[in-house]
Amino acid sequence: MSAIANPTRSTDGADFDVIVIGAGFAGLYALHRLRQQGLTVRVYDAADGIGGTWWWNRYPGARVDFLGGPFYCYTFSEEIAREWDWTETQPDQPAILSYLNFVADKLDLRRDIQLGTQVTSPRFDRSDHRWHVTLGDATPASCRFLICAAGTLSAPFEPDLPGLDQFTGEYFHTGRWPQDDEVSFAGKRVGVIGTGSSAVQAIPIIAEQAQQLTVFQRTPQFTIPAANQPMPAELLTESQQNWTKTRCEMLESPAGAPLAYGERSQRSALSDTADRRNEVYESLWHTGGARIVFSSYNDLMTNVDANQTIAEFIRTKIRETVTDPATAAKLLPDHLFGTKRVIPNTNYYETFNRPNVTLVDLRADPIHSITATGVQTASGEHPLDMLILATGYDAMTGSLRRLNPSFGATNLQDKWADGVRTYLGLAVAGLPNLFMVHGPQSPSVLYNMPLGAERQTDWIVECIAALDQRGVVEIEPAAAAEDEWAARVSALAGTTLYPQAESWYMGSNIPGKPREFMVYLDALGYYQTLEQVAVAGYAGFVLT
Ligand code: N01
Repeated sequence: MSAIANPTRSTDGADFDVIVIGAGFAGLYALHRLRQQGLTVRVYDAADGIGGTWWWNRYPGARVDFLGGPFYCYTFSEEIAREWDWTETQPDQPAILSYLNFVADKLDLRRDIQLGTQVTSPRFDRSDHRWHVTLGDATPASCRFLICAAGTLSAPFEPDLPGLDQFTGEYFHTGRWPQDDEVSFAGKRVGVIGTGSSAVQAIPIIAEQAQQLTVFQRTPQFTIPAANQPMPAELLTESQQNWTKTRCEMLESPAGAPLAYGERSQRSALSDTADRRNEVYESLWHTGGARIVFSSYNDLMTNVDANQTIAEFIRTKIRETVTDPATAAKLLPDHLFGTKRVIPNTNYYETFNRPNVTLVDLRADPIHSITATGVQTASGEHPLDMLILATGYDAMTGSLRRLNPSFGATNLQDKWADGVRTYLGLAVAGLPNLFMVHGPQSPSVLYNMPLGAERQTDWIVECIAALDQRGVVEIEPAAAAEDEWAARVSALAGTTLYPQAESWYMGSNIPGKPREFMVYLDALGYYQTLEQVAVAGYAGFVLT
C-alpha cells in the first residue's frame, strides 16, 4: 500500500514525514519499511555508528545470551537470512554489529541516517500537525510522525555512590564501553560493581586477564548455563533454505524463537516426585539456555512452591560448583527464581574458584564510599586500578523520559511521574502522532526483540498508510483505552510471581521510579490484539 500525499508533507531540508529516533534493530527496520511506503524518513542516533544497544555494549563477553540458533535477527527478508551465516548459537557483539552493518548496506539505509545527533525537546504543534525537534547542533527538524526506537535498555544507570567522581583510576560503565580503545585488564586490580546480565558475561573474561578482580555483589542472581556453541551447520542450512517455515514457527512461538525455548511443558513441577524433578532439571541444565525455564514445568513463574523447586536445584548447583563454602553461601540467591531476569552464563560460578577473584557481599559489607584509589566498604578499602559499573539501566522508560516529548501542557516525564500510561505500549494519550517501538507495556524484553521490532513497526507503518489514505492528520489514544491497557498489563502480571521481586522489570532499580511491572506478558495475544485494533479502524484511538 503506498502512501497518499499529505498536504503537510515536505521533502525539503529537515522536514520529513517521519523522524525515527534510534538506529538499532528497530530504527533500521522502520527506515526500510517507511521508505518502501514512499515516505520521507530521517533516522537520528546519538551514537557514531548504527547498532543501538549493540553499538554501545562492547564490554568483554557481550553477546546474545538467550536465543540459541539463527533467530536473533530480521525475519522479513529471505534473501538476508540466506546471505548471512551465523557462526555461533549465541552471537557475540561484534557479530551482531557486523550483521546490522551488512543489512544497512544491503538496503542502502545509510543515506537517510544521521549519526552523532542527539534529538532533544520534541514538541507537537497542532497548527501544522507536526513534531518539531532540535538536533544536537541546534538545527531544527520536523515530521508528521515521530517514532521512538531508542531502546529499552539504553539509558545507563549510574548509582549515586559517594565519592564516585573522586576515583582516579580507569572508570567504565558496561553500557557505555569505549568505542575505539581496547581496554586492557592485564596486571590491574579491577573492581566490578553489580552482578546482573552484563556483569555475569564480563566477569569470567576479566578474571582471566586481570591481576586481581573484586566483585561487589548486592543481590546474588540465578544464573544458568548459556551453552553457547558453534552454529550447527544443519540447523543453519535448514532454517535458511526453509526461511518461510522458520519465520512462521517464530511467529507462532510465545517467545518468538521456537527452538531456543523448546516445547512448552504442560505439567506442574509439583506433579513430580523430587527425584523425577531433579532428573528433569538436570537434563535441561545441560542442554543450556532457557529450556530449563520453559520445557521443564509450566508453573515455575506462577506458583511459589513450584518456583522453590528450581530455585533449590540451582542453589545446589552453586554449592557443588564453588569450592569455598563461604563464597558459595554469598552467591546463593534468595529471591524467587525468574522474577529478576534469569541470566545465562559461561563459567560464572567457576570464576569464583580462581585465586585472583574476591567476592564482596554488599549486604553484609556495604559500600561507604568510592575513594581516589578504590572502594571503601564497611570492612575496609579495596584498592583498585580500574572500576567498572555494571549497574544497569533506567529500563523501559528511561530513554523516553529523557527525550520527554511534549504537546501543550502534556509531557512524558510528568505524565509518567506516578506510573506508565500507554495504549498497547505503542502510543500515549496527549502526544499525537507519536509511536514507540518496544515501549513499556508491550512484550518488548520478554519476546525476541528483533522480531518484536519488526511486528510493531509493521503495525505502525500500516497505521500511517491507513491514516494517509483516509486523510487523517492526527492519531492519539483515548485516555480510557490507556486505563484499560494498564489494567490488562497489571492483571497479566498479577497472575505471575514477577511483581514480587525488586527488579528493573518493576522499575525498582531506580530510586524514586514508580514500582510497576512494565512488560505485556502475553506476546501472542498482544499481536492478535494489534491486528484486531487495526481491523476495527484503530479502535481505542482518536483520529482527527
Ligand atoms: O543490569 P542489571 P545489566 N550498589 O540491572 C547492581 C540486558 N542485557 O546491565 O540486583 C551496588 O540487570 C544490581 O544489584 P541489585 C538484559 O535484559 C542483555 O546487567 O539491584 N550494586 C545488579 O546486580 C539485562 O537484564 C544481554 O541488588 C548495584 C546490577 O547492578 C539488562 O540488559 C547482556 C547498585 C545491575 O544489573 C540489564 O543488565 C547484558 C548499587 N548502588 C544485558 N545499583 C544479552 O546478552 C545497581 N546495582 C542480550
